[in-house]
Amino acid sequence: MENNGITQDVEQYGAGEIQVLEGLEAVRKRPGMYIGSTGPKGLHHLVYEIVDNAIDEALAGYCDKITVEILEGNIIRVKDNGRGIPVGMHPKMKIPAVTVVFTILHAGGKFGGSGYKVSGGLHGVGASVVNALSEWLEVEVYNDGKIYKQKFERGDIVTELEVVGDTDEKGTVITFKADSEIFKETTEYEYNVLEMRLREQAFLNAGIRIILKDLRDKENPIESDFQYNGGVSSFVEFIHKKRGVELVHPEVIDFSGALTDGTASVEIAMQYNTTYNELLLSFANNIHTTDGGTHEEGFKRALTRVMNDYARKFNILKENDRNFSGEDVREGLTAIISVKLKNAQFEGQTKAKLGNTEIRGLVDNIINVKLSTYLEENPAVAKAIMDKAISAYRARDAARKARDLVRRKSALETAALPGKLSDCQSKNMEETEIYIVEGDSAGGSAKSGRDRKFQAILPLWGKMLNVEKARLDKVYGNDKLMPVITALGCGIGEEFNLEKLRYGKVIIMADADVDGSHIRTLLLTFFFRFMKPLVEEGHIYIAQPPLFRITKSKKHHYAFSDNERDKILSEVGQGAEVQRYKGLGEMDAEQLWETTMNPETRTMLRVTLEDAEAADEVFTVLMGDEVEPRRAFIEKNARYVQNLDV
Ligand code: TSJ
Repeated sequence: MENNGITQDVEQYGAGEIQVLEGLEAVRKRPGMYIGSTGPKGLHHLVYEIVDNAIDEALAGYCDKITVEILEGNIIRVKDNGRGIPVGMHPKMKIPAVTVVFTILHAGGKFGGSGYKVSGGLHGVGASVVNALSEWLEVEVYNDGKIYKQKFERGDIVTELEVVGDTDEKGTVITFKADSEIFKETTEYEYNVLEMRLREQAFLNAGIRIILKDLRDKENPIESDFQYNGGVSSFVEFIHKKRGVELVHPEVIDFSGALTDGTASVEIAMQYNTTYNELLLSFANNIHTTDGGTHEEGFKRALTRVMNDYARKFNILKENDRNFSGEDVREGLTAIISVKLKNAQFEGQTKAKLGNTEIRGLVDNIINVKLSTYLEENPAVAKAIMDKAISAYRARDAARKARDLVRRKSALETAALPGKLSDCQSKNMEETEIYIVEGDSAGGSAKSGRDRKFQAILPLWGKMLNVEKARLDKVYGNDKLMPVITALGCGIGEEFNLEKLRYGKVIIMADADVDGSHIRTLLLTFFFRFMKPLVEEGHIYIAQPPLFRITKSKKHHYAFSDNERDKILSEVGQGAEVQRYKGLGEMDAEQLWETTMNPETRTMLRVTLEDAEAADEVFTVLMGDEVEPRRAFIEKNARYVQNLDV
């Protein structure tokens, strides 16, 4: 048998039976180490680990179709039409190679860096991890005219590999059920989450057909079928279609290249639209590098240089003009950078940043040579892109002027705080809070209900500026956002300074209806785009006003969900009166304080960077319509307020 990429790695671990057991027990002991978390994210990660192996087989050139099925009971089945995991005896271990794959940690070579070509073997681990974290797992291999099968429970072998039938097909089928002892929070898969990831993988691996089926509800099967021969170009096209944006030039521009020694290859696709938003998605070995890295750095550096060189050469920027900034040349740009490389180094806390230094120069070089050629050969496209960059350039100058104007104004007025702000007495960031409240009447209740020692209130009304559709210069002049900016005191954009923040907690308080949700989304997007560190450092919160008041025998109980309401109703017994709060304005000052603002009794959500990102339009495009922040972090204190005497 040919070297199957397994032998080398096994040798590192030795071949003892005891080690095998130790290996998988380690995974069950500290699952987070292997799959990140045991929450929904980790659960979905199981599927990706398995699918990645099938994608590797496709990249190696032996498989062109992968099917993922969610079966009744949240059982996952992944099939491919590849060669089938080798079933031959492993020479040292004296067990079948496929058994090694599922029982030895790291078998497959993610960490061994064994002799894979660039095209294949990018992942090749995780099968044993998934096995260890599954209540049960079955592998079937279709090869040599036979169907081979083996079963495991929580990583332990239940049946030896056996022939269970004949076939003339080839491929691998994995079926598993995630272990609810490990995934305590949930074992339920979200179709949209799997769909987004599989679609992304189909874009990143041109030509592979990936099918997702949800067969949990027999009456309502759902299916997606992805195959993109255009690869990353199709990805850009998809994003633009979905966002419904107007394009600056009709065709997606794409480039590719590779290191001469064959250890790395790059694919890039880019297109400008008429919005002010930049969307740069980068991937290394099909993994989304959310924190960027050398591939993004190379791209940005070269793009800025090529655009400036072109603008100078054709006298679009005159001698005394400043250069385009990076932001100028990326305004309205959607770009995908995908690199595949042999020894990917992932850096940073989340391991989501590519560190390989040779990639910076490679991407830079590709853009430098190929984009300048493209612009020279396509003058109409070049002109459209230059016009866009020039307009961004001018807007940036206008924003500077607007900012200076605001600064000068506030230097003159001593009390530069917004008139609508009811400030608190304390200046101690450790304890101060500002409530940004939607609507006038709610603002009134909040103002009278608050503890003025440490709680400030800033009411907002009317339609807020959608920062997705605005440049920085518009934000500076905006009469809804300026009060927020001046009240917080920490500036925005390049000028942001966390040390000047005037309140430790910034709390968004809006109704639980569509309008409230809209305001929350707009504010979150604003904070995400212009005050990102505020989000990163966990200063942004979302107030959770109750949805119901249940009154029984003159006692009020508050419920924050339908479930809680039902629970309370069953506890207090017959004759209770239920009031549904349609808005914050329906609560009087005292009620608002007790249910929503009193630190002793309230529940708040702390917004994570992920939440804020999820509110961003460009994210929504990829993810679907889930714009409400997840219930990410419930601050300590009461789940719900009860037994408040009237
Ligand atoms: F994750 C997994 F291991 F369970 C898994 C592996 C899951 C799925 C859905 C597919 C696969 C998989 C593995 N599909 N195809 C393969 N191919 C091999 O493992 C293979 C086959 C032949 C040779 C060879 O050198 O002849 C080498 C390899 C790695």
